[in-house]
Amino acid sequence: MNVWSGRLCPIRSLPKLNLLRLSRTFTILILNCQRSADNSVPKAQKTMEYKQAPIGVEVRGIDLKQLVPDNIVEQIKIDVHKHRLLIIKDQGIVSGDRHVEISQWFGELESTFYKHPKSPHPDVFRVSNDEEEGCRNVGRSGWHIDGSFMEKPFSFAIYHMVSVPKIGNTAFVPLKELVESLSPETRARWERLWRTDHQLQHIQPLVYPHPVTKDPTICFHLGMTGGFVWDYGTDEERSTDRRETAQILQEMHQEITKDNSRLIHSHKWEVGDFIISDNLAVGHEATPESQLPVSKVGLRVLHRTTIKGKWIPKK
Ligand SMILES: O=C(O)CCC(=O)C(=O)O
Ligand SMILES: [Fe+2]
Repeated sequence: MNVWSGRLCPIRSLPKLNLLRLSRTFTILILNCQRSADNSVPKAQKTMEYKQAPIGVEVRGIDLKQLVPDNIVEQIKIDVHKHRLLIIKDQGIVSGDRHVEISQWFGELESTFYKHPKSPHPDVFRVSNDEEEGCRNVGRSGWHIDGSFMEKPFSFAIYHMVSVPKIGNTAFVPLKELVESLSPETRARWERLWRTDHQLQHIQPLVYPHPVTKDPTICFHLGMTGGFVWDYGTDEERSTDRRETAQILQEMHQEITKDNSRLIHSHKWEVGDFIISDNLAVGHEATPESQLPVSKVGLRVLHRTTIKGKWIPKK
């Protein structure tokens, strides 16, 4: 028997309407747990509590520093595709080695970044607001997924904030909801677009089905795009010039932030947060405050790993 069934149910039996209304803001959910046949699993791992945010869920009641049973790892791997962002709370400081071990649940690590001398592990990207401590200005050139410049963009990104400043959020946007929120005309135009990365090495469809969930998603980086091609591979194929490229990138930025950023979850980091993200399903950017000086907001240090992509984006 599974340690827990992974079925989500409301903590309190809220009237249906209430639950629907709350699910846009903060619905509290708890995993329906069952007793394990052997009692070897730490008690804390038998109850994981999920709290619904605009995108993703908060997860409590698991200690990633301890050995996590295989069936829970399997459930986490399912849940990350379902919720896109697992915001695992109260993990204290997870070492670089353990961060890498946890990342390996999701596949092989791929590290394309500058290796800062203070990085706790060669596969952990150390990002900071102080260049003595880590790399500055990461994720500030525009909304993006990680590894959009690769033939197979990274499948997962795994974040852990080891020094939490007073402010310095990371903003996340669910890409299925973004595509589905487009007007029919805009969606039809985006569906005709292909993009090239900044080094002009790959051409990828802008909109394509997520390889696992089949939900619509986009492959993009608003700060690292070479250009776009309309109707790639057809007789109508046409590349955009710099002006049109800039217009499309601006339109994408506006679509992400429209209606007072209603699609966006701006994550205010707390000590011990550990976030597992389905990188192909979630766009993100570091907010401007992430670069405020240590003297104003305190030291910000984010550790991040990325998992080698398995899929070439295709229509
Ligand atoms: O610093 C952040 O909030 C995110 C930076 C980023 O884009 C990344 O680590 O991939
Ligand atoms: Fe990023």
